[in-house]
Amino acid sequence: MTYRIFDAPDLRDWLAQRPDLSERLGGEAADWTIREVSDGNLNTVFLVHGPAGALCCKQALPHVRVAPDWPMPLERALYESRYMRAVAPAVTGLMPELFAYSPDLFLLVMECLTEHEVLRSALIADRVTPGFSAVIGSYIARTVQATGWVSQPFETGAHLLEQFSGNTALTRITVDLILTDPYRVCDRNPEPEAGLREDVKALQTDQVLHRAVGRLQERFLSARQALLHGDLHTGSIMLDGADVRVIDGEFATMGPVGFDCGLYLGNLALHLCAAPHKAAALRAEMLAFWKAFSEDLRSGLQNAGGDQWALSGPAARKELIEGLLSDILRDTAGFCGLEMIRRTVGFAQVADYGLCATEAERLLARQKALQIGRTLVVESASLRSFPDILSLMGL
Ligand code: SR1
Ligand code: MG
Repeated sequence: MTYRIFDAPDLRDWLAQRPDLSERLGGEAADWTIREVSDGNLNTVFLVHGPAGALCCKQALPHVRVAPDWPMPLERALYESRYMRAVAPAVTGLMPELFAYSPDLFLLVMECLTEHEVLRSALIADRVTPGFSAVIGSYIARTVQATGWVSQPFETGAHLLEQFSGNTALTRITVDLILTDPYRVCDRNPEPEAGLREDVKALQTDQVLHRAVGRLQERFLSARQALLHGDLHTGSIMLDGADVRVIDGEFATMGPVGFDCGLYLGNLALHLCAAPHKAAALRAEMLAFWKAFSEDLRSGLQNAGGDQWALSGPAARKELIEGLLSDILRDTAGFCGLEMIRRTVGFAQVADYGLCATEAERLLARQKALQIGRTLVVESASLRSFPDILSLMGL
């Protein structure tokens, strides 16, 4: 079948011809209910329910969903399917199961997370079960263990580079939206609210900041430590109580591990700026995240390492692991700061600021995010410990 943008009737007909998928739904095609729930910036998503089960179907569009005049290659769906297959064995139960990928339709068919809610919405509505961040810390550690040079023979990394280096369209989005646009005049940046205009101008003329952003851009493009999710914000995570799942791996690329860590923490920190009364709970989440991430990575690397492990006894191995964690910590701080800045002034902003009761409060929250973000970016290279990051956030 050649590609076309599916509507609900197209999807019903297509699923009906796939016994492997229609069996999961049960009954007759006419019994299935299909609901479009597209929510992200890029793709369409349908949830299909039948008498025996449900499926989530995600199709790439030839343009950005929320900006139809911005063309976007369909292959992002292929990279998402590759990402899911590459990390699935390491993160069983932390990601929806991928049932099928159609290379003609650029369509993924996955486990439907019917009871789950997007973490960003759950945070905004105060409906989270504490401890979810430990799961995300473990998730990243496990993906590093499964895909990083530090833990795998070099052939694994070489294969992943070959599989993901073509994901240039989405990497271009990251380079533009996170690593460039907030620091220059650019049509994609929305007009800032009046009170924020001077802050935005300051971002565009701050040479110290620009040099630090350039360093992080270099890290992002050249430190190919492991396979990244590449867009691990609170909208890429769903949860149902303690059941936490990572979704939306279409930005996957080999890159610095601190990128995934930083984006996640950056989104918690943005939530903190919008809802400062939640400081204690968010501090606990951030600590739980880093504890789970660093402990899982340490224990995973203790006994199994990549090629550089061949020459290291226990003491040298410990040194290597701690050195790696220090590099990741600094990258984490920098990318966390970049995420805070771009989600405050760039193309893709966040709903968390809607928690502010007044315009004045919202302005203060945004200014706070820009100030913390800038400090994290500029000072990232000199940070020594995770509490250093928390203290730059005022925690
Ligand atoms: C044009 S895409 C804008 C943003 O949405 C995605 O989720 C990524 O965060 C990207 O930067
Ligand atoms: Mg997404």
